[in-house]
Formats: sequence, structure tokens, C-alpha cells
Amino acid sequence: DVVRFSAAFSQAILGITEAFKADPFEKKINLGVGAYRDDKGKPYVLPSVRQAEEKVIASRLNKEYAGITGVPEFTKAAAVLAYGKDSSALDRLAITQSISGTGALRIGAAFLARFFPGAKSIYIPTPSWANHAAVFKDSGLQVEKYAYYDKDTIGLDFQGMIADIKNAPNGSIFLFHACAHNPTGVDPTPEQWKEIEAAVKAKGHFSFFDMAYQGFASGDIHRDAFAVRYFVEQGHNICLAQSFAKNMGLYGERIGAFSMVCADAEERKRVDSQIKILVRPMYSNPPIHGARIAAEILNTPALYDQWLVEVKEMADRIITMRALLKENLEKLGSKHDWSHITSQIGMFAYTGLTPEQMDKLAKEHSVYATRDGRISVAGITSDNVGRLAEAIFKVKG
Ligand code: PLP
Ligand code: TYF
Repeated sequence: DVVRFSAAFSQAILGITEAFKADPFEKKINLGVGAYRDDKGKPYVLPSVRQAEEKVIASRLNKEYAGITGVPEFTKAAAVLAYGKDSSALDRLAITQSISGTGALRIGAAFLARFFPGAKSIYIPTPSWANHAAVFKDSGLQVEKYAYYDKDTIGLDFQGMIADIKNAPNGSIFLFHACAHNPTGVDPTPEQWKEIEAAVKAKGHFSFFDMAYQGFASGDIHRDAFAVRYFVEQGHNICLAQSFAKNMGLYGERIGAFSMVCADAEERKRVDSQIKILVRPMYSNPPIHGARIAAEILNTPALYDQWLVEVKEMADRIITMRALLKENLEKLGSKHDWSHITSQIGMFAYTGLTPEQMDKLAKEHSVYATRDGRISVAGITSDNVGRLAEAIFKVKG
């Protein structure tokens, strides 16, 4: 079932890294885990992050605990980043710092399991990030699936998705990937989001957005926040998990936020108080270092502008690698339609390769990725894209 699958996925990810490390071949390629690499294949620390960190260290702050909901300068700025500076949500938003995106999902799920009226199922896309099912089940929610990916078109099963939204019991909870869907790289268009919103509203469903890749998908933080902001504009009191792992490259700093749009300031007070009651016995209060770095970037105009450029550079490098991979496959004479490689967005591409073909890629070509055919485009470089295309061509034609 979903939990076993998710455990298998985490093991698979670790297994891939192990197998990759053990492979002596010099030109081996790791496209398993979703972490950005520069064009030399190296982990990347953003220059804006380095500068912010130096400022934080130079200011010689103490190491006292943050409050339960974290560093206020960080959470205030994170809210503006997600919802927009003029959003009606800002003065009725309950927000807490979280242990990155995963921790935000966990707080939200625990909150819904405790307070959401009714059946307490959450609907997630098929497929979804494998940890979703595990987080939600461990928080006491039942996990249901809605149609999302169409393997025949290697695109969105839009009709199936709308049908499942309509067929779910009124007032259900739906989890949406705000942008850069993991693992498929397939996102609804703005027009499709509008239809999704209408269907969600007609059924009185509650929306939980997971935004792990703001800025990382299109290179534009506003464009990537379209769905979140549109739902709020249309009157949905959504909740949201934010991560700064990808867009600031702060993976191991574990910095994120969970927020809930409330009816008014009075409700916000009550939600805030319940969030504190939930967080206290989980981890008391969150780590401060990453929050200080992110706050420094978000609240210093020059650093913020620099960061926007750097996020766009990462997104653009990924978009360039998609184009190069497709071009190389076509040059080799592949007769398959590879247009999904460039129409998909974000860190991952769903190649459509079978598990057996993925095994062959690993065994015969030292190209490592998950067996579902997902490749982390962030692991492709100018140097390895040619050999990668040859390997895929040899395996699939
Ligand atoms: N949600 C999705 C869709 C993800 O892909 C990820 C990880 O990459 C996360 C949440 C959470 O990641 P983290 O806990 O590192 O922020
Ligand atoms: O999907 C990925 O590869 C990233 C990284 O348990 C990740 O989201 C993978 C597995 C996991 C935690 C993070």
C-alpha cells in the first residue's frame, strides 16, 4: 500500500545513492535525489545565501531559543513571498516556522487530523511525492488518491482530476502541488487551475497546498505562486506548506513555514494558539540559523534582488538541460516524441521509461535514477547530457 510504497521509495533513493557511490565508472551519472547541482555537477550554495550567512555571523547574535513559532522576521517575510505583499490573507494568517517543507506538511496534517470536521481523509495526486502518504498517515489522516498523471500522454489527466474532485464527498481535503509537481513535472495551466478552483469551490472542499519549489519551476516567484494566490483571491481559506530547501538551496538547514488563512483576526488567534499546542510536544521550537539566513535575504532589498536572479539562473539551467536532452535524443535519430521533456517543469522529468529500462540504464550505462522513470534534471550537465541521451537512446530507441 501507500506507506509501504513510500518506505520503498525512500530506500530506493538511498539505494540509488549507494549504488552510484559503489560504481567505479568515471562517467557515472546520478539523477536520483532531487537536489540542485551546478553545471559541473557540484552541490551549489547560492552567493546570496553565503552573503546573508556572513552578515548573520558578523552580527554575533546569541543562540537563545526562538519562540514556538520561530523567528518572526522570517515568518512575516515568508508569508509575503508566498501570498504576495498586497494579499488579503496577510492580516488573518496563522503562520509558524517549520522543519522545512516536510515539517510544515506534518504540522498541517496534525492540525487537520485534530480539528477538521468529518471523515478526515486527504486526497493526494496519483502519483505524488512518496513522503506525502507517509506523513499524512502518521498524522492520523486517511489517504485517498485523485487522478493526476496520464501515462499515455505523459501529461495531465485533467478530466480525471476534475471528475475525482467532483466525486469526492463534499467538504473533503485536497492536497495540491502548487508548482513543479514531484515526481512528474506536470503542472496544470493557469486556465486549468481556474477550473480546478471552481470544482473545489462547488464541492466545498478544503485545499492544502504544498509549495516546495516556488521560483524553482519557472524562475519567477510570482508565476509559481499563481495557484496559491488565485485560490485565496477566490475566497478559499487554504493552508500552505512552504520549503526553502530548493529555492534557497538550504536543504540541510531545514527551513520552511506552515500557514493557514483564517476567516478573520479573531480566528487567527485561535488557530495560532492551537498550532503552538501542537508544536510544543513535537519539537518545542525550530532551529534558528536557517531562519536567520532566509530572513536576511527576504528582508534586505539588495540581497532579495540578487536571490531572485540566482533562483532564475537555477531554473534556467534546468530548462536548458531539458532542451539539450531532447535535442540530443532527436539528433541520435530517436523516433519517440520527447516534447514532454521540455513541457514538464521543475526539478524532475518523467521520462516514460519502464522499471526494466531504468534497471538497464543503471547496469549497462551507469545512469542512476528511480525505477518509476523519474530523472532529476538538476543532475544533468553540459558535459554529461550527450552520454545520457545516448544511454536513453540505447535503452529505449
Ligand atoms: N514536498 C515536495 C513535493 C517535495 O518534493 C519535497 C522535497 O523535495 C518536500 C515537500 C519537502 O522537502 P523538505 O522537507 O526538504 O523541504
Ligand atoms: O523527491 C526527491 O528526490 C526530493 C528529496 O524521503 C527527498 O524531494 C527524497 C526522499 C525523501 C526526502 C527528500
